[in-house]
Amino acid sequence: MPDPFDPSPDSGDRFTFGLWTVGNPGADPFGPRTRPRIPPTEIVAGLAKAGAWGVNLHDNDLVPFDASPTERDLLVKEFQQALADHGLVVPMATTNLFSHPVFRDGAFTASDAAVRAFAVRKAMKGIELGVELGASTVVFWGGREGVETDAARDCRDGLGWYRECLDFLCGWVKDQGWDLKFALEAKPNEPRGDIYLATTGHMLHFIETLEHPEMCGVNPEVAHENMPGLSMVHAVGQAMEAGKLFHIDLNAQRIGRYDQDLRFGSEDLKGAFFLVRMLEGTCGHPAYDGPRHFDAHAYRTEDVDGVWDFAAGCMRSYKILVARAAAFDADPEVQEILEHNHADPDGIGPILAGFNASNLAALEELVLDPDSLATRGHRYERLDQLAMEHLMGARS
Ligand code: GLT
Ligand code: MN
Ligand code: MN
Repeated sequence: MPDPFDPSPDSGDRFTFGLWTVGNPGADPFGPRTRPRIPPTEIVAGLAKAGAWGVNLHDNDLVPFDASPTERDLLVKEFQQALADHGLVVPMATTNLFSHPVFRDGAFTASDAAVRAFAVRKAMKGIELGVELGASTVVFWGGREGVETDAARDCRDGLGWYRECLDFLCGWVKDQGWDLKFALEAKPNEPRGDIYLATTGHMLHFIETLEHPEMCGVNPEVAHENMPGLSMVHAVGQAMEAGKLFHIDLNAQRIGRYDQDLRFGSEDLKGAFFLVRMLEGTCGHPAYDGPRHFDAHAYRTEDVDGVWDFAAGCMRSYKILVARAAAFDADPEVQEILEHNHADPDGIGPILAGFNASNLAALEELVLDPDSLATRGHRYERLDQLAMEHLMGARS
């Protein structure tokens, strides 16, 4: 009997990993790598074997920063062959605008205009690579877009340059006739002291100030929202409500720590449960229809086998949570509590759904007794316990 929680693209699973995730060799700021680098073609083979659907990449995960055009073309050809051999797709591509020392003061927000120009040109090459590999989404994570000291520049200048660079790139993509979407990824800090546009909410507003807002959405990451103690579920919910969830970075994180990028579901299981419930739409709202991408890496203690245990764990936990979320939403007791709480026997809700003279009159006529309203229980303790019991496998 196949294990129902083992991932399989044939049964519709759309799991993706970055080359940099399973390819992470375990280096940290205090020590060098602890396992060998896995060549991209081997990562493709490993991911296919593990049941993933696709692989994402930065330009420099595949093509070294200083590769010649001939070397580049050869690497791309080998990679394409591996994708074809193993039936994997590349839905998303991104550009490394953070590793090279040229980006030490930012890429699109660097004080030096020549650096900003270099960053835009590198992003164009990264996008070209993505298009060549079939990507439809381009992620921008502005890890270096920030400061250690606000003496460096007024953040309004930084934001203005950020906007100019993204507008330039959107214009160029349109000019090329490519149907691409940009997904902007927020993070509050690390590697910069403060990174501009610290949360998905900041990003959502910034997008509306761009020249082509329809091309741009967000790529929220669990770790980046949880580092400062914010709710990933609310970040994703706001993005979905705005039609802006263009991509997602799934992982796990403990509040207040450095960016841990842990195996999905391995911390804050309850947060992961409500996130999966939202993404899958088991609660009734439309589901997210993009790839379920993991931006995480194995513990530094792991050898290469441990890396594949890590990858399987991300996907299995996601699938297990889908089943738990579906069971929670199908539970008659859960439905009964939610229906009771959301019932509107006096038809009050519609009065608030638009200002006009008749709604205003209806609002003024309502007899509303705050003391009696304040005595109604909501049964959230029971509801949450039901969620926990489904999560812990005590109800099905
Ligand atoms: C880097 C970062 C991630 C981003 C990647 C995309 S690069 O690994 O920590 O959060 O999503 O640029
Ligand atoms: Mn990320
Ligand atoms: Mn991260």
